[in-house]
Amino acid sequence: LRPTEADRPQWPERFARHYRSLGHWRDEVLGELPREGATRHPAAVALVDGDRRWTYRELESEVDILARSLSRLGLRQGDRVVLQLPNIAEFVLGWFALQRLGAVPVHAMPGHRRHEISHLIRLTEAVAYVIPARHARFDHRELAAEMKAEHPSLGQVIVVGDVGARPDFVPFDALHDDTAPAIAELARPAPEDLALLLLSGGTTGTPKLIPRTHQDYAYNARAAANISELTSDSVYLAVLPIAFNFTMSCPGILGTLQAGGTVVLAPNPSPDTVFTLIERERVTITAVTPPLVPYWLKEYTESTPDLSSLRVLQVGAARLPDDIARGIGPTLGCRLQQVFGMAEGLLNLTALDDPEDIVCSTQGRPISPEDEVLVVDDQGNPLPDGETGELLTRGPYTLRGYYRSPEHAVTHFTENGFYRTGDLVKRLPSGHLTVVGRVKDQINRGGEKIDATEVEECLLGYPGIVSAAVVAEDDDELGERSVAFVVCARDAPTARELAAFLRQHGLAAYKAPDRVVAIEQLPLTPLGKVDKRALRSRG
Ligand code: J2J
Repeated sequence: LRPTEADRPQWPERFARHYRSLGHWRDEVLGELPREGATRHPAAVALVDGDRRWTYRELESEVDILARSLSRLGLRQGDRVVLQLPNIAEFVLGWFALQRLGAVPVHAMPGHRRHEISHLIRLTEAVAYVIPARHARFDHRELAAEMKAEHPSLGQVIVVGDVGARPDFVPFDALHDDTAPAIAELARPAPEDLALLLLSGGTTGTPKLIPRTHQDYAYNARAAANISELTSDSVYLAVLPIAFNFTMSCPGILGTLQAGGTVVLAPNPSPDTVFTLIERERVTITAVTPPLVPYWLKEYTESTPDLSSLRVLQVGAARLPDDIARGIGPTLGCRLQQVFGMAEGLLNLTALDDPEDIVCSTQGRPISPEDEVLVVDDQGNPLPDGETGELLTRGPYTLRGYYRSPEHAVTHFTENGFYRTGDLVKRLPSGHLTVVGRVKDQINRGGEKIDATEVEECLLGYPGIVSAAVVAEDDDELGERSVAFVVCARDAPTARELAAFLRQHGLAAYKAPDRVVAIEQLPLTPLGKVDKRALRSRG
């Protein structure tokens, strides 16, 4: 077996043949995208980060140099590399360089800390960890030092910026070494190989990893780019973290580069930053989560920069309220595109020419004719259109199993290979879906997913907490926020005290409960499980 074959995601052969015969799956690998761009439109601008810009020719040459340097550093095809960078060019350059090598980037979020990163390194046996020196007032080098001491697999830490007191860490800038020898031809990975690992929102205590292949991920981006009508004139502004599947490939960075367009990176989502970039770079499309929408609309007045280039605003990752949806076109003068996606695969988008009412009240429909969708009741029986049930799906870019965790097969997939999304939806005869709730034990905090079990397990480590349940409650700005119901043997902690405790524990800050409620005992269902529905309604 080549190193990548053991971890290769598997679709049944019958499906694989079908997806190939339709031309959805092609003989393509993600690392060759910059080279194709360099051949087709060498002088067009591919990537912009502040004052730095790369044409396709420059992107290709940079990726080639980086890949050779990473190879010289000892990275090999199939190696997993935890990539934790904010929206800077090095994310894109490093990502493509890893792809060129056939190494597998593991998409950590910028806010992840010891708890998450340690789990990712352990599960993937990562050989390298790529970090910024500091970001958002956090010194990533300290965390990396801890990780290196703790995980024997972790050979290299690569730092964008100053390595500080760690001469064993490799500065990203030192990888611009074009004396590194060329990589042998045989290094090209296979289209069906594992290409990247995305993080699942998770509902089982520890973040699960989603294996994506070259051919499925390339198709995912191409199909989305098609519905978003991207062309070589498109300018995509990456506002949400690049590590997020939405930003990466829906159609995001990959879809834009496939189309020969330009990707512009936004260092933060504030209207000031974003509006200035839209005007300066003549941005045509960008993507946000629902909480950002009212914030942008409020800041947008006639006196702010010229946003006339913006054709499409994609909104997704959490439910966009219909009334806010209706305000977007009139205020910003662009088309709204709703996006209901998941790192596991299935993407639903509204089309740019869908009727206004569909665009403002549904979360789109599957982007591939080969996406199979079922809406089922709690016995698993298919429901007619218009009735609410759980969404099940399988298709050419939806996973068939989580990475290295066969134990989740039964709970998250049907016998026929449908992925159970945990989302409650209604379907229109046109195929458009409206998201009405969820059955999974998760909080969707303005698009950021919190696994209730994971937080509950950590809370039990707090002195005096006997039992805990974390549930969602409505929030005007975020849509949902998290509230922890705790049974305590002594005085209950405040939300602030719990946040400090969880931070110390190494949990990402967004997972800390927004509110804490002390309770005598947790309500139970007749089956003896915590009755979260009862907790949610007592708010
Ligand atoms: C309601 N819930 C939504 C929406 C996602 C594009 C866009 C989003 C994601 C993403 C993504 C929703 N309305 N419009 O990967 O490529 C909730 C559902 C879903 C879960 C997936 C992409 N859009 N959701 O959000 O893996 O509950 O992906 O199952 O982070 O977000 O979360 P995630």
